[in-house]
Amino acid sequence: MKITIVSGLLGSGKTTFITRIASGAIQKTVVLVNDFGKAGIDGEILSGSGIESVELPSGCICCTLRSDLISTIRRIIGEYSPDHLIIEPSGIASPSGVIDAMAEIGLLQYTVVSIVDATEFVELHEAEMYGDFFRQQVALADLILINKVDLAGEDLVQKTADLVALLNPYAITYRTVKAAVEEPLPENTGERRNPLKWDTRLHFDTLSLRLQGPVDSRSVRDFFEDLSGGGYGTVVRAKALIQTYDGPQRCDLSSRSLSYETLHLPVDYTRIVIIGERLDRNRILAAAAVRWESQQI
Ligand SMILES: Nc1nc2c(ncn2[C@@H]2O[C@H](COP(=O)(O)OP(=O)(O)OP(=O)(O)O)[C@@H](O)[C@H]2O)c(=O)[nH]1
Ligand SMILES: [Mg+2]
Repeated sequence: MKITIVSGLLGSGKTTFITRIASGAIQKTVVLVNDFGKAGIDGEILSGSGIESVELPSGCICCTLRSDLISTIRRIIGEYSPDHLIIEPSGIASPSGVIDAMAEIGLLQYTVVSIVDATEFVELHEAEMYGDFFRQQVALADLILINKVDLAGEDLVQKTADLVALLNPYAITYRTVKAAVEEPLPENTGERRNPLKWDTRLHFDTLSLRLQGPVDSRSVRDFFEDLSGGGYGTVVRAKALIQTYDGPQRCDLSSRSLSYETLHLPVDYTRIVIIGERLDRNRILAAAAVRWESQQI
């Protein structure tokens, strides 16, 4: 069984990459996804694209859900016998935690792909945000995608590539838009992986909302614009699957950029996940209450 671990900070493009490599794959592929937050958005995006996925909702697989991670990998192997298992840890999980858990079940051959958001990577590094956690996302990788180059200027992309090369001189790197690599990805058995042991994890607040009925898409955009304005604590990531009067849509806030997309898959119900630091929960709930009938999930 081929195994790919797809790491990267919140919103860097992990699910985008997985959707690309898994949809239409000839090999039997199963994705194990651990979405931080209780609303299971990534699982629905993957299954809507016809990709077999198993969700480990809520929590972070490298720490609290570690034993669940181990039992779920065992279950996937038993039930699906996949040719290719892809694991998307949440953007706050430490890849080394996942690697340790894999070692515990004797899975020692895998490829670690790290997705770097070119619009924010250098800035986060310079601000010393997230310390070792941040470095290990790149240091442990076999393949690194410097993603979102369409949103970053050429200088910033070059600076990002230089920094990535400094943090991990061994990995093969690509510059990508929407995580698209135009050539077959090499596989790796891990000899080049940085042998350092890391024990790092991030802890963020999260809040998930379920909205009643179809909503006006403008109201969700306004809400996301408010979230990105900074008045609700430091929101580092927000995402929503929405039933609007005009059909299903998704809404994403990552590295301060907002995007809205029409979805070509049905949405079970409208939900919004907000992840950040020092979230002002009361203000967020009040801002939701003036717009919609909603409940926390
Ligand atoms: N403009 C642009 N947008 C991108 C690119 N890659 C991904 N995105 C968008 O960025 C947002 C986040 O992408 P995801 O693939 O959901 O990121 P993720 O790392 O899985 O996010 P989490 O699981 O929440 O940590 C989505 O709206 C994507 O469409 C890119 O290269 N350029
Ligand atoms: Mg994702």
